[in-house]
Amino acid sequence: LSLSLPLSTPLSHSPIFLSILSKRSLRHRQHLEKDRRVKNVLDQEGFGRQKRGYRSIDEIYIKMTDPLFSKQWYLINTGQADGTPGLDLNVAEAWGLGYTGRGITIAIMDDGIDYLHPDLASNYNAEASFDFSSNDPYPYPRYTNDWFNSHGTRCAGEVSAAANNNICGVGVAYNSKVAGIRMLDQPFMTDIIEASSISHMPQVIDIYSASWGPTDDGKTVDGPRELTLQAMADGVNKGRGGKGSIYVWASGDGGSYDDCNCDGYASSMWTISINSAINDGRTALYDESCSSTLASTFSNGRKRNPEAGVATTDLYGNCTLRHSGTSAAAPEAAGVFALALEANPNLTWRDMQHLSVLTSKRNQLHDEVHQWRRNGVGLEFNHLFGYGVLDAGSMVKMAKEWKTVPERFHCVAGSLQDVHKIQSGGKLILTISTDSCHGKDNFVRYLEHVQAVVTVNGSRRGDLNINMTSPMGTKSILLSCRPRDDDAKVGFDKWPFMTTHTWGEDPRGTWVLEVGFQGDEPQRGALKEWTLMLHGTQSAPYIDQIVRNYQSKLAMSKKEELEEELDEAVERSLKSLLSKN
Ligand SMILES: *[C@@H]1O[C@H](CO)[C@@H](O)[C@H](O)[C@H]1NC(C)=O
Ligand SMILES: *[C@@H]1O[C@H](CO)[C@@H](O)[C@H](O)[C@H]1NC(C)=O
Ligand SMILES: *[C@@H]1O[C@H](CO)[C@@H](O)[C@H](O)[C@H]1NC(C)=O
Ligand SMILES: *[C@@H]1O[C@H](CO)[C@@H](O)[C@H](O)[C@H]1NC(C)=O
Ligand SMILES: [Ca+2]
Ligand SMILES: [Ca+2]
Ligand SMILES: [Ca+2]
Repeated sequence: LSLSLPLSTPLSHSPIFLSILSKRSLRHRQHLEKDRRVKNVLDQEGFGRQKRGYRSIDEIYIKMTDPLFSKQWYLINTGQADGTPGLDLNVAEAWGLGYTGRGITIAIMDDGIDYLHPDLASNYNAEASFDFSSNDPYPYPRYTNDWFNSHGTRCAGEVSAAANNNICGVGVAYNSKVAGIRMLDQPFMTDIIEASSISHMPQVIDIYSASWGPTDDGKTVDGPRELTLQAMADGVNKGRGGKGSIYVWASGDGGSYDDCNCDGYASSMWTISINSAINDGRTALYDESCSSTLASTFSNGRKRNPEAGVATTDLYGNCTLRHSGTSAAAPEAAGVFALALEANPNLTWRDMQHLSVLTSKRNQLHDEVHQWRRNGVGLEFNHLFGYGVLDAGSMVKMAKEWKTVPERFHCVAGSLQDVHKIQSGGKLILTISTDSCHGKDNFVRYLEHVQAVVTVNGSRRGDLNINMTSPMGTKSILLSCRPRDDDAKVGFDKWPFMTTHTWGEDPRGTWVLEVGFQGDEPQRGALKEWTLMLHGTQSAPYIDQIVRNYQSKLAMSKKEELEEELDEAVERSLKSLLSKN
């Protein structure tokens, strides 16, 4: 019998199941039935089954001669280093469609770039580079024994390392240009160095990647100063011929002790703040969570496995397997955005955020602390990962067909300026009811970012926590407790807490702010201001896209569990999107 019988199975035992697919099997079947040692013969029909999370071999089969390519699980995850297959940036699909970052320049604002590195030299954009740490055009890293200044070089390789050259690995956007902006390597940061860096050549540089910010010590509250704020505003309004510079920011490495909404760079509306997942989909231990994070990419694993890190270029022509932190996550996002910009150079800074919201995937991301939830228009988000992990394939496909989102408006929905006491054991609950400037020129009907500008003090700032719930019922955690923050004087002074979680929602109705203390000691404090600022569009930014998004997200999830919830969410979102247009 030329059938694939498991020959070691004693035929006299139990029923034998055979895969008999063709009519010609009849003869074999009769033959088997005649054998008295065979008790039962069953025909088994063949049908398709796919491994969840696996893509077909054809799709992931990409030839690269670069020795570290197979270690770059964040590009194509086949389960290397005990990772979860399929949990990656899905760059293979974008590359397959022909997008590799050609014509796009990404600046790495960091401690310099080893631009002589053989894997970076061919993609280095010298004209767009500058050294603000020592005021010269050569952002070469300063030598130290311990290679302390390797950060920028590692980030640069993730974005723009050349492909198929037998050196190190491959950048996410391996045909893009990378510029070095050296600005982290001096004893103190100044407003003017930051401002000069993020406004350097805004008509040449498309994307700025920043993997730095205020100290992640769990007690700092700080953000961009005057000149830097102005430079950012100018960047999004005037950069890239008016389409806006794209600022990509690492969420921060302060772990569960910090909250990235206390970092004014990461929580800015003008930056795309990126968190990280590790290669099995869990959070990294250094990840901070906050409601302003938009999406995630990947960084090093918790396991000791040396290959669970981020493989990229290193100083002095070397390669490394060990790049780490949310530092490693931001440049991956910059690379994905470069692919999207190549697919559609017309994308504005806001289009890029909309695309991130719509095409990022829950995939197999797992946050042990915060549930995945759906907002009022059914978009799935997580307090730590944002809208999920960036998906380069989905993003370039949607980017190609994308129509620029309608004009953005700003509405001050309300402002409470009375002093309200906050005490341990109870919580302060305030509401603002708003028509979102309906009937005025600046009516906001479809939300993008929401800011709650809050002035609050307390006998222990780190015990304060603040939540805000939208009229459509989405709760954003604006501030979590920070156990190391024992400030008792400053509090938050007109601090703009930001949430991306109410994206697409109708802001009209009642917003609820809840402020309380959590911690062992009794505390007291006072809230002195809550101003609610709504940002978004008057007309529906997209209808087709949101429906497609459901379909793709549904395909990735456990269907049975989600079906009911999803039906409702789709109905809700369609109603809200269609009714007013
Ligand atoms: C890095 O490269 C230099 C020069 O190419 C080489 O001498 C050195 O051994 C390398 N270091 C490591 C850690 O691989
Ligand atoms: C970009 O905009 C220009 C001018 O409005 C238009 O002609 C072109 O088709 C657009 N390109 C894409 C990819 O949408
Ligand atoms: C907070 O502000 C209130 C009102 O200005 C003031 O009375 C109180 O002493 C302040 N509390 C702390 C802890 O600074
Ligand atoms: C805010 O939400 C978190 C998470 O659901 C909860 O633990 C906390 O008690 C809430 N705080 C307030 C002041 O409502
Ligand atoms: Ca220099
Ligand atoms: Ca290479
Ligand atoms: Ca931080």
